[in-house]
Amino acid sequence: MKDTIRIIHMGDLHLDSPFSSLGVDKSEIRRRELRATFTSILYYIKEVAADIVLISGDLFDDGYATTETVELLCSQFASLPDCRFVIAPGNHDPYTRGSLYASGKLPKNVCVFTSEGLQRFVFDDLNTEVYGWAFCAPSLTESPLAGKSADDNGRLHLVCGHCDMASPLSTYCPVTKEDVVHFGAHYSGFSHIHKTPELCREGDVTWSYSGFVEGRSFDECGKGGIYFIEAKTGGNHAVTVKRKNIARRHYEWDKLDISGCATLPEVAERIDALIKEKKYTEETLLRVTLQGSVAPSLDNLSRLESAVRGLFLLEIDDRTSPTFDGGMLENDLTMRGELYRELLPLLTGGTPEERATASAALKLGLAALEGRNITE
Ligand SMILES: [Mn+2]
Repeated sequence: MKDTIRIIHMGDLHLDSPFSSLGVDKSEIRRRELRATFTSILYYIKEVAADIVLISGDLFDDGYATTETVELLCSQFASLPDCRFVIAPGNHDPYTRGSLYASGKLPKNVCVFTSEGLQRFVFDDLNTEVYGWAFCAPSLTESPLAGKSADDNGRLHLVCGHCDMASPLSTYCPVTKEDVVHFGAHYSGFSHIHKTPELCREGDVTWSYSGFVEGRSFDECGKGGIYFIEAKTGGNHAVTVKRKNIARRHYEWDKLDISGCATLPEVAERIDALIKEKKYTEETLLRVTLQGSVAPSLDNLSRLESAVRGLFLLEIDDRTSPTFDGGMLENDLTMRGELYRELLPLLTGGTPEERATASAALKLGLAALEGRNITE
């Protein structure tokens, strides 16, 4: 029997996500890349000769995966017959009659939890037990770990489940820290909260969320990944955990002060400098929040989204305010001055949202009064 086993923990892949905010071409690229990332993970599993893979839910974005994805998954799982894949269905891919999990299509080395109550798979040859549960609907209101503890049988104990540790009132399986610690598994692998995870330990109990694998929006910035875990199957059951970044692309969100810029090329230059400084590449989807005071004529900054090169995607979040000669506008007797005086209380004394709206209104208004096209 092996003294140490190797475990991969991952989840929240959300295969077949629509990526609808990216438009038709890029969203199709991202769906393909997401499947390719899954394949890369399988290569990695083979390379490190993992014994067990914990997939803690939301493997699919939706209960009905595409044929292409199902075929890929089945062939990839079957290509590693010595590895046990343990799947805990999540709120996006619950165990239901129509789901892939209940279809009988998955190869024999894939073990899927099928109940909202606690279940376990026992791997005698690895002296290891994996506890877990399934979402059987899009919500689950009871913690399957509440009041329970792992059997005191000397084996290595793992947990694999989809849950929300952020609130005891959550309808996405409200597991508490106390539940996890009291249950006492040597490693508990969870999913559902997507942000870059933090490894938690208390005594010889270790747990973590998997985090996202490929970011799918600006809510998921940074490089996604999986965990590689080594655990002793006898004696002290020591667990070591390492993060492995595996994402093809990554979302980033930066702020840039472009005060003083008078033309689009000048702003483009500042964005280029940011891209160089942060070493962003074609792998980056960048949202840049532009701030500062700029010439009122710069009311078309979103044009830079298609002009700047070197990124997979650039999104401009324009929060600039127009520079204006306040004294001059204030005394301007034309509509320009009227507009300025009307907006002044909000420009100077409103809430941040009101100031931003008033700035945008002033920019658009001044542009319209100059006879420029503001419908874009
Ligand atoms: Mn989820």
